[in-house]
Amino acid sequence: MKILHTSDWHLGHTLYNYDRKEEQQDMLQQIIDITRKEQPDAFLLSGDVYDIPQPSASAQQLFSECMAQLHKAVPGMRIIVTAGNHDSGMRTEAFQSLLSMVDIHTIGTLDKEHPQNHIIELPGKGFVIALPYASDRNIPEGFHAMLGDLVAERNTKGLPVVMMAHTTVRSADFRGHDQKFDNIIGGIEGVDISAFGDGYDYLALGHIHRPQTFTIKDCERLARYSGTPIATSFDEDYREPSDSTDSEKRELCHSVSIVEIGQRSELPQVRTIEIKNIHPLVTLPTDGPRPWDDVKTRFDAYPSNLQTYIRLNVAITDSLPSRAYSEAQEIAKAKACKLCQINAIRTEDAHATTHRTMELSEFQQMNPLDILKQFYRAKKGVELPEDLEKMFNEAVQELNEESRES
Ligand SMILES: [Mn+2]
Repeated sequence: MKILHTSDWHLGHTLYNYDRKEEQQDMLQQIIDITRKEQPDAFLLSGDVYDIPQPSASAQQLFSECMAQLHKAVPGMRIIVTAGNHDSGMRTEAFQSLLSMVDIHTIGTLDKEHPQNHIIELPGKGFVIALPYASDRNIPEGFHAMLGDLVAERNTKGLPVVMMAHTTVRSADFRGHDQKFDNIIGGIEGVDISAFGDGYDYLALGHIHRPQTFTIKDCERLARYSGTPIATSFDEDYREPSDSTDSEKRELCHSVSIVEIGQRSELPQVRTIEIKNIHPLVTLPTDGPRPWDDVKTRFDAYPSNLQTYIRLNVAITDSLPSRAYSEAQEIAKAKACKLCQINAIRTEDAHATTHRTMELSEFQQMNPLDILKQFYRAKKGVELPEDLEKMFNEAVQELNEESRES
């Protein structure tokens, strides 16, 4: 069975209030072209179709136009779309009866009463167990394993089984995400990979935007996050300058995954196909934060014809010069790029942080751990010990859980 695995399209996403429709349209066209060329048996979109639960008409139009084009490109292909934590489960299913006429399945909510509704059979090819995002509390214990068993009963020929899920896997590499607490990403607490049972050959994950594969010990199964086809934030630039080989770079590019699953005794084969963003997200200077005057010179020298989004990383010891915003905007005026953010990054200077007064807005943006770290550094003159940091994180996590429950 050959599948195309993608997730986290975030249609309708705006970046610092800039509309991204043109880029998203181009991204979808690339995905349609890849699908036409690859002719997969199934097209799997593992959640976060849209950026918000009530997407705009124009975002919904992008989606429906794309679905129609995909169906035309490969008429016999199953298209399976699950809801992510950014989607409304009910809205995801709103047009199900109509879409099923063209082999498109939309699964938005967990059906505990009829678990077999999550099983989609591709006759003669295999099975897909499609699960939308659901909070841990709503998933009965052993639900995934039970679905695996249900498929096993029907799967007398030992055909490939794919499971789709949208959640945080505890051992994942979260770089690029804004992580406030251990193992909680986008409000979803990490689960162990074993929670999905062992009834699948390939687990098609969504939620974490960094592409990555998990090999599961002692068996021929894979779990994978396909990652976002185009970045939704400046931190989603995963290629480090130190990545030496081309294959490492290819592994971390924004892409879709083509997965071929053969006999149950063979490891599924994954290929990634890069998706190019026509308006890339660029952080300047490329070699790390610099003082404002330096950044200003570099930004001034940036090519004026490039249609990119720009974040400026400025090194500060005290605070960002107040003229920085107006100067940056003045420079941006003469260029095709869109200025998004000036990111003030404090250089590690204990004395500077001890003796300065913080703006209220700056304080409100800090997370509790950073506040503690600064406080500790100021009082003791050394970094917060690891065991104290761990204890603090546990206390905050407990508080969070309590406030969520009440
Ligand atoms: Mn997402």
